[in-house]
Amino acid sequence: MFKKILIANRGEIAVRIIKACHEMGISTVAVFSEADRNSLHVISADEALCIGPAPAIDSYLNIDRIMEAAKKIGAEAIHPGYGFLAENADFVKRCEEEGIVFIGPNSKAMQLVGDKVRSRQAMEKAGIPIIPGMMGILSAMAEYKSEAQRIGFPVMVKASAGGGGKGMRIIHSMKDLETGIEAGQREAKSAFGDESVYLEKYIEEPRHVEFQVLADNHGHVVHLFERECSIQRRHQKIVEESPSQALDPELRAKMGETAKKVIQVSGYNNAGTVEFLLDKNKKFFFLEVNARLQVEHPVTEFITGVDLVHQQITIASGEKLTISQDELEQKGHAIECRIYAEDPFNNFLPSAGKVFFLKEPSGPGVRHDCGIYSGCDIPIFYDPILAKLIVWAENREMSCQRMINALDDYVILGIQTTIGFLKDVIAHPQFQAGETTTSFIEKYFAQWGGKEKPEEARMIAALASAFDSQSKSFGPQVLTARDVAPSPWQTLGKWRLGGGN
Ligand code: MV4
Repeated sequence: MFKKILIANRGEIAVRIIKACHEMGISTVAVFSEADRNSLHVISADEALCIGPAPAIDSYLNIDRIMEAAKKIGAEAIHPGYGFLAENADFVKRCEEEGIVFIGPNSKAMQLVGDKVRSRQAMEKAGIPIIPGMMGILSAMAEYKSEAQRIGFPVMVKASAGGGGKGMRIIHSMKDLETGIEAGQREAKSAFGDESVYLEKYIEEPRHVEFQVLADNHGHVVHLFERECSIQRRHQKIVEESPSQALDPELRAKMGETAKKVIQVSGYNNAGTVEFLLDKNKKFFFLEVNARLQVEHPVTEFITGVDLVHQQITIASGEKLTISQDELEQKGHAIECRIYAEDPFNNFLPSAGKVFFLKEPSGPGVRHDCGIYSGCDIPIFYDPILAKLIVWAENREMSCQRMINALDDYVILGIQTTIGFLKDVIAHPQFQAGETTTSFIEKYFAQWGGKEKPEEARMIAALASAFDSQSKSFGPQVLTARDVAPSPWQTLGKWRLGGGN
């Protein structure tokens, strides 16, 4: 087993990985940018190294600096978390060449699953159901036209190097095809440096169902059931849950076996996620493999009792999987809400600044994976995720109720967050009924305005400025309710924050 692991990430995921390492008796090294000197992940690790200026391109994406840091400090392995370098095959190759273990898949498998067209080809050959569409990249517009004709409108333009929605657009008729393809190519070029796009049949109002998979370096593969991630806003997931309301045991078993086959065909190892689209007739199609530990992995941990980060580290160290498919079970129901530093009253614009006060929700079946503390600064440079709230209960109804109560119990002062918005999403009759498709937010929350009371907002603002005057000194510090007088608990009772109701 490793003695020291470097975590090439920040925020809640770096903190979560550090905790797993410490549970396993492994020493941890955080890396940080100049904007993150006092961030929670830096405080949580055994050692920490600055790897450059605030912009990610100069720090968390700087392969040379990270390799240099790992060598200097004697880390045997690097955990990339999600985002940043997590799915960068060049980085994985660099680790392989320099004898540092990358905690994730091998570079060849990562390259394959990162290329949508190549992986569609591989999956079709293996008999995996894929969305009808093009099997190669074309150059002439005339060829795209005949392919669109063959597939039938509406079609979707997708970037071969893409994933996660970038460069994607729906085209309803031949007259829009040329401009749509050209726009897709431009977007793909600027986002991925590769303008290759292809066409697929557009699946209307699909559900997004993904399967968690673990594969060791000895050919053993298990799946850990599904997560339903249909509740999204502009391709950003907001709520995830397991089990999915759309699957029955038979379909679940079939999709699970298909997910394992996808992993085997790709020569993939370590933790991965196989994404599927499920259409209205419950037909499923392979979409892509996410070659990383995902944001929503705690949902799976709750319902299976398996610690996915422990498993990742164990697999990366070369050990065999000790869990077998037969012993894995889905128990109860888990839901995750992502807490973003965004202003739902202002078109979800990022909301940077100082967190004056944090009260974490807690209680039985409540997990809070958190990257912040009272008094910390939220820089503008990175993904605005602050924390994740995950709950577990025996069934979905109780899980929803537990989530609403936990969101009610959650206080973040000083910046805008999505907490209040999430409460309304979970409480929505359509969500409660399990009717979640990818158009849920568009359909029911396009006009959301919350129910913030001006009077309450004023009190909160006053309290926030009181905290501000207490927290001028730089550096990590914990402010408690006693730091301000009178106590907000005495003054406000069950006060509400984060744009809540
Ligand atoms: C699709 C689709 C409909 N038809 N492909 C969005 C993210 C990317 N991974 C794939 N995505 C989609 N691909 C076809 N042929 C609809 C989506 C889609 C979507 C998928 C999952 C979750 C949310 C979504 C929201 C809009 C569109």
